Amino acid sequence: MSDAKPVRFETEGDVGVIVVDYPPVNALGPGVSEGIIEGIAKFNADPAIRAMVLIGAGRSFIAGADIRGFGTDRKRLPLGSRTYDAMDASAKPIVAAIHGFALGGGLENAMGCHYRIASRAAKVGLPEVLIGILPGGGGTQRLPRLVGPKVALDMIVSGRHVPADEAHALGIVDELVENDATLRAGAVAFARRAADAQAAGGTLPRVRDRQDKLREAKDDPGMFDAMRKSIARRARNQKAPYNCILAVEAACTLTFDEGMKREQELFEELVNSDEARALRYAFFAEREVARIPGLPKGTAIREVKTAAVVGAGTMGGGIAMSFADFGYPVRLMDATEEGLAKGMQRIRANYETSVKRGSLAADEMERRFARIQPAKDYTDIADADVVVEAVFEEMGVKKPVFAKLDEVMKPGALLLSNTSALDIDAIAAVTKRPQDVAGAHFFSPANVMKLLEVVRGARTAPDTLASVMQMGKRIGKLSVVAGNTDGFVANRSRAPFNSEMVILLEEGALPEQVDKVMVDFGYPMGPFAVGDLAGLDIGYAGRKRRAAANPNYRKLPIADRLVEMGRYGQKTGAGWYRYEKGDRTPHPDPEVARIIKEVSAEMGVAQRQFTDQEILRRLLFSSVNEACKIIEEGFAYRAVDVDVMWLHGFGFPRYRGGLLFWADGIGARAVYDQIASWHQQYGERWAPSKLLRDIAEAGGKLTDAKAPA
Ligand code: T1G
Repeated sequence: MSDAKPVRFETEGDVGVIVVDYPPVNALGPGVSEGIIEGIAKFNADPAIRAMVLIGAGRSFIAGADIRGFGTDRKRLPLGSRTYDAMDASAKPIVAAIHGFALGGGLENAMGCHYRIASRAAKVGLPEVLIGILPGGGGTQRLPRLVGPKVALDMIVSGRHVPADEAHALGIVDELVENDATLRAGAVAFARRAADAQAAGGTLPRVRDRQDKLREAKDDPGMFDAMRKSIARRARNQKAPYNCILAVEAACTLTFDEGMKREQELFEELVNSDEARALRYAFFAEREVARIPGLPKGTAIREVKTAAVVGAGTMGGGIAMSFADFGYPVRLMDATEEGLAKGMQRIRANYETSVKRGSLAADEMERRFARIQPAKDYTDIADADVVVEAVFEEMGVKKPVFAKLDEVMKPGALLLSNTSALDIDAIAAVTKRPQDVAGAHFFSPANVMKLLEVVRGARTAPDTLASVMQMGKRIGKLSVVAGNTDGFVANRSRAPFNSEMVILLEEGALPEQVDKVMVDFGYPMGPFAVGDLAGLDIGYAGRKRRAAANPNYRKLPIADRLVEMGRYGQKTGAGWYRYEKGDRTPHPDPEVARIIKEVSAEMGVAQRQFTDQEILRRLLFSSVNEACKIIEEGFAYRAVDVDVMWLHGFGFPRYRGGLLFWADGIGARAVYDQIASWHQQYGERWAPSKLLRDIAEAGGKLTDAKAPA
């Protein structure tokens, strides 16, 4: 931050303006709250001033407390001497003028003001629960007084951002102005009217004095238990959502000041919890991955305004939707007219499902669908700024496509492949412009999953890489760079997990036991149930290909046996589990237990019992080890790149931070010792990563792991 003061004071006639100017998002960093308090005192003491406006400079109002300050020894202002206490004590009206975001402590400051006005594009919210804490600046006490406890519970427990028009309808915002440009003038005029009303005998409307909306809790005292019940599954193993409910409950049962004290107690219980530290780590990790180490300063980004997708299958259609959903015109092409027609129908059906579910308005669906134009042949896509190839996962199919793209696409177009594992350098080699070629590995369903693995080929130019990263962000993805190794970073780090889970069965575990361990850990679904959903035949083909290429490949006979028996999973009514017709619920299948015993006996593997901890660590440590190998080989820049991929590619529970963050909670030494012991017991597949050993011996942290310079 520059050494300029983060808060400045201006006047517009008889209205004082307190401007928070602490880039990039006006977080409540050092000196910001103190500056606001100073401004309120200054303008209250100034007889020429009748009212005040609190406004943010730059792109936003106040985005909340400075999250970087949590977990450090930075002291917070004591209760009773905070900004909203100064606002409550102000003799003159204060109007919050909101543009961009008013989040967390930002909205809490706005609710400390007597009035709030916002520009239509603004969003407000109390997202603290998303970083494992709760609104600790009076938000749990003031919001229920503005909107009632029921809506307050929804906003605080979900952490969602509320658009300005909804905030206005709810009563959070008193007035809307058309756009940011008119916000300040509108706020000054509003402040004058407030001063006039006060001069005419009106009282200043302090949010803390409002009681009427709290009566809702008397009419529906069960709302708190109902909320606890409704979040039980997604909030399991977490404390913050439950403390949020308790704090709102306190607003309805205690006086305002007692409620504020209760809020502080509940906040202090959370702020240094494992859950909060993990969620803060995830928040910053998702921003760190955007930084490409060694990217030359001032690398020009190639703007993407139009897109094209080759291959109208499930992935291609989802990728086309990803562009259309964010306003980009996209041409969709396929090898056959029938394939193209089918692809367009599938896209239409996907959109209609979202409309039926209520997650997409019908008119918005039409706008998005209209952005996807079928392309008859390559000439129809030649002038696109980016083309994503999403044809069959075989080199023999991809190479001719890239040779053709090289021929027709305009100079400077980004030539991307959605391949999930094939060699990007081999694909680039069929073009005369390998510098423009990279991988853009979308995760299925492509229009839903946020992770975009951007694969850097040996000859991918820095500006190509940076442009693809930016393109990903612009279509709502979390772009993370991966090196060109077999399986890139996400799937390669996940591969040992996929083997280890089946090897555990050889030794006596059952699918339902393994799945329960992983669901209790926090995954939405167990890995065997996920396999049945995706289709066991897909993994089978990959294993056959790898076994053919590598005689030492560790085969998985139990998994192969199921597929050879036609048990592909949900699509065949049976896989690791059996399924009743029309029902996706996985049921443990004695037939599978029999097959496991049979194959294990054929393999001569002794059966034994497993603790939950051993199951969990056999799966996750195998991937921790592989992740360290990927980093030490230079195929991932840092630990955060792996952790973000695990959060957004594999559903790793966010409140545990990420795969390597979680392992640090156990300690690199303990992880290494366990892996070294399994190496003795099981052989080469558990050979420890050198980087892991070095970190363990140095007493370091896995989350500090970095690729060699
Ligand atoms: N503290 C510190 N840094 C922050 C920050 C924050 N609250 N919010 C954003 N940044 C940094 C971010 O790391 C990035 O840094 C840059 O700003 C741009 O962010 C007392 C206790 C506001 C919607 O949870 O949701 O208030 O990478 O890339 O996509 O009750 O940032 O450039 O170095 O995300 O336009 C509650 C968190 C805090 C809001 C903007 N507030 N921030 O999104 O930009 S707790 C939040 C966001 C609290 C009180 C409690 C988003 C955004 P760098 P960005 P964006």
